Amino acid sequence: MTGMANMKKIVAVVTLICLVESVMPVAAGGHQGSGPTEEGDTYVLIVGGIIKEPTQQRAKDMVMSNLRSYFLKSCKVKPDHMSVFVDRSSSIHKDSRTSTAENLKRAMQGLSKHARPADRFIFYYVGQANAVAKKLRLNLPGEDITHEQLAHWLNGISASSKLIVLDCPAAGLAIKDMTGKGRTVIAGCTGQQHYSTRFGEYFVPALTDSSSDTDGDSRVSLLEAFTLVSRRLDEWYGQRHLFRTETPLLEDNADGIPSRQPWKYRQSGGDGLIASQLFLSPEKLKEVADEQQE
Ligand SMILES: [Ca+2]
Ligand SMILES: [Ca+2]
Repeated sequence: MTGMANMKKIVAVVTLICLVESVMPVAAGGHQGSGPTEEGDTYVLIVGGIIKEPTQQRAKDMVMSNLRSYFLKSCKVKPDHMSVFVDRSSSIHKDSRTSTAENLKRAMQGLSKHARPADRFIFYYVGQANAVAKKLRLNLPGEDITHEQLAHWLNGISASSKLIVLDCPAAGLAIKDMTGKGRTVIAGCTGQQHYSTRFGEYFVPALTDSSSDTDGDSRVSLLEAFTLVSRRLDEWYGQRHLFRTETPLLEDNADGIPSRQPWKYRQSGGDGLIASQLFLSPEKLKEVADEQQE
């Protein structure tokens, strides 16, 4: 082989290597990190507990129904990746499954087989709960579950990004056991607050409200939505001169200690950074608003 032929062969091999790397970015490292990737899927579990008071039931049904619509339309969650479990008395029961402990366990065991590290998992509980021996007990039809049982099931799901929202009384009790790397945990109130929470009634609208977008990037981060909810609750209690019975908490830095004001994360060095980078919808606010009206 001549020197020129050798040179041509080397150029051809180098060109081929470059081509392979440029068309195979995933194989070249896209899945090597621990976080979710563009290729990852989002799985959603929305759970409604027992709610005895009819006005509250209607409000919570609205929260779950709006959440479902937001995830399907604006977040492009695949319908078979989302499950809604509610009590039989809920108005959305006909489109859902019953929120028994057994059904939830089965759903989460199923997810532990399907979800991969590249995926995101979102769990939202809305309903009643009570504190028993410093454990949070979610009031489900049939047998209740403790937050420890729930944490155990959630630990089996290998999605590297998890958002857990507990929109119920005494929710703060669960934070320490729910926390972990790649997890954002939101509690509708502290462990000492035992009244029904309104978090979801403000959270779902905040996800599509331009007032949330304080940094002006036309998207609503989880932190921005949380911040607007806190502000709206301040207004609600302030206008009525009522003693405030719910203080939402957010935990995202895996130390198990939540923050009441995560929007101050730059000054405090505490929770808020991960939530500021977490977007549930890939779309700009205007597109989201248009879809919600359809
Ligand atoms: Ca924004
Ligand atoms: Ca923390």
